[in-house]
Amino acid sequence: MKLTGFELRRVAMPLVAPFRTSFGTQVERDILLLRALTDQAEGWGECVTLPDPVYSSEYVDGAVDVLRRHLIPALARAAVDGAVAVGSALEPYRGHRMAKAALEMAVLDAELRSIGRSWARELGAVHDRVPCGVSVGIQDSIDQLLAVVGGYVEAGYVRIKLKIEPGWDIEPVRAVRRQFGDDLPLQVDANAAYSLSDARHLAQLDQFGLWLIEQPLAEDDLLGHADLARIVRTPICLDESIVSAQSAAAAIRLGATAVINIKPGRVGGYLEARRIHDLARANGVPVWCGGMIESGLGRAANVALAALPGFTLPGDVSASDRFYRQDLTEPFVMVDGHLAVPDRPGLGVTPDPVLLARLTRWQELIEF
Ligand code: NPG
Repeated sequence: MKLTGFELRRVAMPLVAPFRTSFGTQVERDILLLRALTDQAEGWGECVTLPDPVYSSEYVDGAVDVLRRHLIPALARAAVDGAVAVGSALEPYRGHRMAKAALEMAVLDAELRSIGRSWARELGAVHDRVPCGVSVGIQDSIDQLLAVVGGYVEAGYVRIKLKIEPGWDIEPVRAVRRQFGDDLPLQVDANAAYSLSDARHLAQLDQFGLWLIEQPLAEDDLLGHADLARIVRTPICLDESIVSAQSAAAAIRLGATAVINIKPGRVGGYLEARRIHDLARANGVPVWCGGMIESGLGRAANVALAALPGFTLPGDVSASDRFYRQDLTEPFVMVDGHLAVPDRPGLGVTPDPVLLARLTRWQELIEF
């Protein structure tokens, strides 16, 4: 396969409702898409950066800049012929993992479509459907939270994750437990909003039988998470802190994480995501697939990843209608709390050209 260029495209997808986390509120998803152009099939990549560097240091304009200025020219120079070669061609460039992941995804999709192999088969999926968890944003009131959670429980989601922050933690969790009972699979996500001095406060969550507390402390605070894990009984799960297989190995060795949230964008791509899965599995650490409000393209790839054997906990892989009235691709519809793993070549889904054109705010073609 010969790469001949990339199309960069920014699409604005309205959300069905505002999504509030400890780092801000989103009302639309500003998605950077990459289309790999080759002498065979074309491939799609989705970059999961946010408009502002508030989840991690990456952001959409920064990704566009590094892709145009450094990463895409590096692939052109290296005459990259497949996804495995993308990693080595981009290796000299530090950081920018979300931008790198999007490039790798586009090239891998083109490669797999060319040879007629599905994403699931390529990664080593062992299930044909995956259970759906849902992430619930911070709400204006406890009553509103109970109504929103009730809707998702009714829809069939098999696990609920509540976003928390200082001032919105113990009482919302208590209220959800009281209303929906002790058997509801429940976990919380702090997006790094606490510090180690909050350890005693966070230990109050132990009474609610949560599956895990996700990323309570800062991204670079592995030692703090290891200390916290000795004070809080609820398992700690790292998200932002795990940026590579190497950081995953360090976190496991230090006892900073008992569970890992794997997000391919955050770790530089699906191939590194699979390496983290393999490492965690070898160490008996359960993993689950995180979500970054992807369109159907990223969702397709995540659903396939979540079907690997070490993904033993339900991921943030929700149906398309959790965030979007109309998805960019064929919609992912939840049946019995599960999504079907796509089995057609590559990602197995394709953007709707008319909708894509309507939602596109900017585009640029880079030919080699
Ligand atoms: O289901 O796609 C989803 C969203 C899950 O809560 C979710 N994602 O912090 O994990 C997170 C959060 C997120 C969304 C982070 C978008 C960054 C961008």
